[in-house]
Amino acid sequence: MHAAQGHEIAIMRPLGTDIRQQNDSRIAFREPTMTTKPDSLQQWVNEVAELTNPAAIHWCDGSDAEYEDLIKQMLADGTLSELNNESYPNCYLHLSDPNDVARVEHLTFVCTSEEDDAGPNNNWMAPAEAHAKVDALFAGAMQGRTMYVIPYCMGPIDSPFSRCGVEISDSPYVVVNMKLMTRMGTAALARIEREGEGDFVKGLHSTGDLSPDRRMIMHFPEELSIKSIGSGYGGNALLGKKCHALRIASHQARQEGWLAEHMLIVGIENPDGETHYIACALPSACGKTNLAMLIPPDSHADWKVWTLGDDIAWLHLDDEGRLRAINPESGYFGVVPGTNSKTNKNAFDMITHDAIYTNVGRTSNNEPWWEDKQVGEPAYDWQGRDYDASNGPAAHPNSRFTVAACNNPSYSSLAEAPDGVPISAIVFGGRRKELAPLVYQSKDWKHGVLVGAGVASETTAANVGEVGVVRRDPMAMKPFCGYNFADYWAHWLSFDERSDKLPKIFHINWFRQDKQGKFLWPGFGENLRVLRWIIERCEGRVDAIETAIGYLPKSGDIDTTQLDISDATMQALISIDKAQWLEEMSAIGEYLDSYGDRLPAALKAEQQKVVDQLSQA
Ligand code: SAT
Ligand code: MN
Repeated sequence: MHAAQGHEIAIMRPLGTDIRQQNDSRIAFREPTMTTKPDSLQQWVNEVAELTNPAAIHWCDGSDAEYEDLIKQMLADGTLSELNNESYPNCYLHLSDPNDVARVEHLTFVCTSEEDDAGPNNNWMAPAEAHAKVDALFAGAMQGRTMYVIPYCMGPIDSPFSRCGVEISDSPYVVVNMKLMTRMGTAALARIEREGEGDFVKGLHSTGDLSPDRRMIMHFPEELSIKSIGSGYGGNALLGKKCHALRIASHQARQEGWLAEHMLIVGIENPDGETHYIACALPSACGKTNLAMLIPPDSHADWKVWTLGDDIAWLHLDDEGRLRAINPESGYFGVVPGTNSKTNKNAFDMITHDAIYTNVGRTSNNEPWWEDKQVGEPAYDWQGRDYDASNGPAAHPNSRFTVAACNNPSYSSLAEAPDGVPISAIVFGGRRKELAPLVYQSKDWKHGVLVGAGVASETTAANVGEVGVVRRDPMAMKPFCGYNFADYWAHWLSFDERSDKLPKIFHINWFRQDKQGKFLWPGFGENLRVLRWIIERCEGRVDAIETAIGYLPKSGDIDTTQLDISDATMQALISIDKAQWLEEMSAIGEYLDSYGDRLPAALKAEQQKVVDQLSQA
């Protein structure tokens, strides 16, 4: 009980307080203004129906009954199959088209009127051309299908920081996933009605014919709209997620002075009952979900971990200059393979009920199966074939679970807090075999922005393409920033002038390997030891070694009690190779230069500072 109360201490206003009383002009503007569907919504629905020619239109209310009806319908038509109802109650399996299993960055576009506003980090198409191309594919696309109108709210339904959208989709799979992942239905529609015309994001989606040749994910940030056709896969089809909450929202956030980031949000409660919240950006499929619901190891049994979110954070400065975070989502769309009772027991438990699985295998008794599940044997693979190891893994490497966040045993009681949680530390990271130490801290905010901008990671199966190649992924936002990275970094830098209470910025790397390819750090629950050092740094309770790249832990300051790790390995994990780092910093310099004149001079100056210090040292 005491611990749970300690967990509540971090929030300043009690849950449910009417934050409209805050001195915030944007909130006043959001007072109820309408009591009927905004004209623009009804009009847009009519226009879409005219273009796509559906057999029926269904306005989603987000109720459990509606969810159950759609599940029944999909069981009947084979879109879903039921999993073992005794061991996996209310769990269903969807097997997608084998050509439609991941995001498609090469078919994803940001369509701003000026090409430079999208930047070299995005594929760009002129809005008129993009509309024409994609509308041609939408013409008649919903013939014989039901068109679902899905109102949703990204963020707690009463939060001034939340934003609404409406997705129109011809996929009932999308509807049930949106129900698990967002606050979807009547309450969201009521908020849209209240906020009025022009304030919500319009997302149009059709699975089309699922042909990769006729697949496009188009974003129109200036119009607050999205058009996605030809894919039913999560990141391409659940438009509230990457399309709205990152690409469109990041664009909006820049104009309005906040941040929409690819970050998990986690609360770490120490044995004294004090909770620090950390926002952490890692590229897709680098363990964000595992970190967000970490289970403390036995050596740290008196610590607690609370999950706010596993993928996206919206960050705002509060009146006192602290950065506060909300999770726009209310569910998880996580990678399944590798999940077991040792790597992520919370996730392993939470997906035993009320979950939708996409592209995993099955056992002979109809339980879901995936590589490294560590129980059961595969009988069928993710394409529904009899399992045969020569066909590859039983579960697709990017197979996913969808569950409501409240399924999670470590679900934070502040997950629905309208004003979010105060962030003590921002953590960037990547998947790097070598170079990047286990953890280091940036010297200050500006240097931290450089650390974020320099993030690189080996690619994973979350996107179609080669796996294991190192590529730059600034702030883990390469696939998700809805505008020019140069402007994005300038926006990040601007926070320095707005507050003197900003979080400290760190970089982590769980993935260092030795020459034999063995991971040096045990990872998973043991990562709490690193988070603990981060928190102690935030509290000013532990010293560090100043180096050219930032502050490194002193040997012995990362607790290794009950850990089977040699001093030499630990030393390798927290030291840097100057020659390698000089190379890395010059590669980062070249990368930054590729943004040309728009690159903020202050960021280049930070990079030069590190180069100078490395050369002197
Ligand atoms: O496919 S999603 O974008 O939803 C998941 C991910 O890649 O992080
Ligand atoms: Mn992600």
